[in-house]
Amino acid sequence: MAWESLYVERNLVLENSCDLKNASSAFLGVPFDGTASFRPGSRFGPLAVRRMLLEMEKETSSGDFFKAGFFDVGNVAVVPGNAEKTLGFVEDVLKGVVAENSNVKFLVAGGEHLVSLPAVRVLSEGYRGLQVVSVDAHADLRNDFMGERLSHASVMRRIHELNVGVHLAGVRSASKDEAEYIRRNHLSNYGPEEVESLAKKIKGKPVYLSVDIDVLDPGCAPGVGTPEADGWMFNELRSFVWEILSNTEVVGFDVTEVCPPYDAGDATALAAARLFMDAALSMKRRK
Ligand SMILES: [Mn+2]
Repeated sequence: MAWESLYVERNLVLENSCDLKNASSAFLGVPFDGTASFRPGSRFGPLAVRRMLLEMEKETSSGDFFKAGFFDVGNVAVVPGNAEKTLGFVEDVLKGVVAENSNVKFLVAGGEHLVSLPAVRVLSEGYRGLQVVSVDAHADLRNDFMGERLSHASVMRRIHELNVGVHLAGVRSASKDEAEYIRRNHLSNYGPEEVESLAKKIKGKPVYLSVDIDVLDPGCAPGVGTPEADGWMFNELRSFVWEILSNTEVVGFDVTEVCPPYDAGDATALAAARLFMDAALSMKRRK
């Protein structure tokens, strides 16, 4: 099925979107926050990130964003209150995109962290040995949250169940059960200064890099759904992401949990937009 016939809104497509067949990457917004447990509002994340991408200077230290060679798919139309159907739409749209360009890499803007699941599912079918790096203040490894298995607090557990490699970074909050799950499954939690050893470990394998923007300190990124004190600085996150982008085969990248209602000065949306620029340019270069 062609992606256009699926549930996609394309009324705010970025001006430098190229055509899908020639694109290195495809950018998709998923404005869903249906399982938010603390502060809702990340459904407005894709719009905020698009606005920043429109306003920011396109000449950046990592290259000219006008030449990033990405295709803007648009935003998936979500089903309010229904995570399963919404994730199904995301999966269908991404499969439709891959059907037109099998080499295209994914750029996904959340929405809550749960939106990583369908992207990883689609890529794990095409890339054997997929490795998922989750940069997040939280482990997101709960078996369920209040009985819900499809929850932003369970997304890495569902991803780990797909038999892909999971590597955590920046986690500073986990329940007792999550800590036990991490121990039992020998998962690692990397700090910003340990990125080289992580890159070495996953080199040569396809990588999905998922950034929950709440890994940042709430002082520099206040616009998140589930803030945790004592986080990374933006330069630490950007260097970490750039190191993975430059030294491994990143086939999918997302930034989730940007929550504009709490985002003083658009600081968090700006941070996310900068990371998307870096990722799109890196994917173009490594095509
Ligand atoms: Mn988080």
